[in-house]
Amino acid sequence: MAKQLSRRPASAVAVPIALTVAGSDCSAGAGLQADLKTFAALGVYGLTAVTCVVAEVPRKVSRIEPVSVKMVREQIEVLLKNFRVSAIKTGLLCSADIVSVVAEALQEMEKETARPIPLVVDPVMIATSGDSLLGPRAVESYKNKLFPLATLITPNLDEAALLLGTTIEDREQMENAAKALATEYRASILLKGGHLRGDNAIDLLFHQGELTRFSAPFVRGVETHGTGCTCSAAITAGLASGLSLVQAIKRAKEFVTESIRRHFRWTSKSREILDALRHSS
Ligand code: PXL
Repeated sequence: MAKQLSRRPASAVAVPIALTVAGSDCSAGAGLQADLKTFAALGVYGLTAVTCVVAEVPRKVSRIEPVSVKMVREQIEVLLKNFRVSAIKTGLLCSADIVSVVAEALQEMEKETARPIPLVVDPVMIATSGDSLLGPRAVESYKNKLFPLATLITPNLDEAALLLGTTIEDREQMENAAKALATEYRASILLKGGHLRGDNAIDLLFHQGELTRFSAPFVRGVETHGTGCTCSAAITAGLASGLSLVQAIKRAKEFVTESIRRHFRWTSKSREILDALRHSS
């Protein structure tokens, strides 16, 4: 594959372009930093529309500040007018107003460019640390404005439970939840079951009336941060590259498992910083 590519003149290789509409995680394990690294690793050129800035380290969110809604809209508009974007993902959108403006801007740009672009919505609500990342009215904006535009929605178990007002504790409840969300929002649903913690991390896709299970060995003893962002970014990269939804998810699962195996190690120095932060808040 690499040999074939190197024989072609550089100008003949069209690099797919993907856009992430997401927050900045200064510790770079999640958010748009994770998205950009994932896009690059999967051969996709990444664009970013920043929605908010999060001061955090793994396990502790310190402060979140939203970007103005005008600025969020402007970034999306200039990017979609000037780049041939092949897939879009949303990550942390921070507030109800930002969720609404993202939905409006995407809808308007689709009309203007007359080009439907696959949209992956990662409904980021709670950080792995348990800190809330989303304003209280924002869930309603997701339900009413953004989900109806989505090609794929990728909730984890907590997010799906919150959206449905229920609890999800076993495989059967997972299947029912994926179907219920798909029916309600007329989108494909990838329900990420990593939090059920068996020997395998099982995700369930409900797509075009069919359930598909994706299984990967659960990597034990690793505290993760940003796996959800990495997973939805990898799926978006796959769609931008022309993979089918099922192929894109399969490859994304492998990519996330491999990323967790080769994870960046959180050092004792980092723990000291964390303790200091805890005591100061
Ligand atoms: O992992 C969720 C997430 C997404 N986006 C941003 C974040 C976080 C978690 O902290 O900071 C910007």
